Amino acid sequence: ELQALLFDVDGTLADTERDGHRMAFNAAFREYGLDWDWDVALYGKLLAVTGGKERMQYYVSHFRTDYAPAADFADLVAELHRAKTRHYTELLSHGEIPMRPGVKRLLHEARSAGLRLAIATTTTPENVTALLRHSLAEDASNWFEVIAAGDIVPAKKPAPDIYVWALQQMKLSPEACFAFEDSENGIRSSLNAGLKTLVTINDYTSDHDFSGAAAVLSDLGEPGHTPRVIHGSLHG
Ligand code: XBP
Ligand code: MG
Repeated sequence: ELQALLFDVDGTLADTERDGHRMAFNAAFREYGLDWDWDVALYGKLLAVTGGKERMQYYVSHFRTDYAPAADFADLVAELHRAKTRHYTELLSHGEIPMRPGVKRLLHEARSAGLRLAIATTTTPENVTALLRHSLAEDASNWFEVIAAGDIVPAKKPAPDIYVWALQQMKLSPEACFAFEDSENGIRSSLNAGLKTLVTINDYTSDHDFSGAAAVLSDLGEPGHTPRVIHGSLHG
């Protein structure tokens, strides 16, 4: 019997990457006088690595061989990431990034049906609470029994650890749950945690490999707007 729904955040609840995280990274780079600028296409490649600090490390090692990192580079990355989080949460505070179609409706319906809700994401905890508060509802953080986020587990997606951690907190077995994801790293994580997973794609993930998904849809749909079925079935 279905007892809980577990949600990814970035790309699943809202399209946060291109006009949110990416812009916040660039603002942090400018603030620190770095000539780093991540355009939309480059950012798509960098999304291969989850976690903002890990993504910056990956950028320097794979795309900026001209840049010689100092011995304390990890400290600079941590500092840049704090600045990035400040820029990102500031951007969210203006309510500029809406929930994706069907998300709010599904959350309301799930709550009315007595389903338990949780979040399992790679992003920083304060980013999650800011998005929920400004784009969903003032008290939306309280709708979720567990918000598993960021460095709470060292191995980020595609490792299953963040979903396993959330399930442990809720004392639930994966068979009683359903996960919602948007990316290949995300679904590798949820499937390896034993969770049935529904995928809603976006511009950055439409060419990803979603084998193993219960279904792959354009979005969660709204009254008068039926989602496109990319793979699988809406029924059964
Ligand atoms: C999200 C991420 C995060 C965000 C940036 O992946 O990989 O790193 O891009 O947030 P998922 P931070 O949707 O699979 O959870 O800079 O806070 O890491
Ligand atoms: Mg995601």
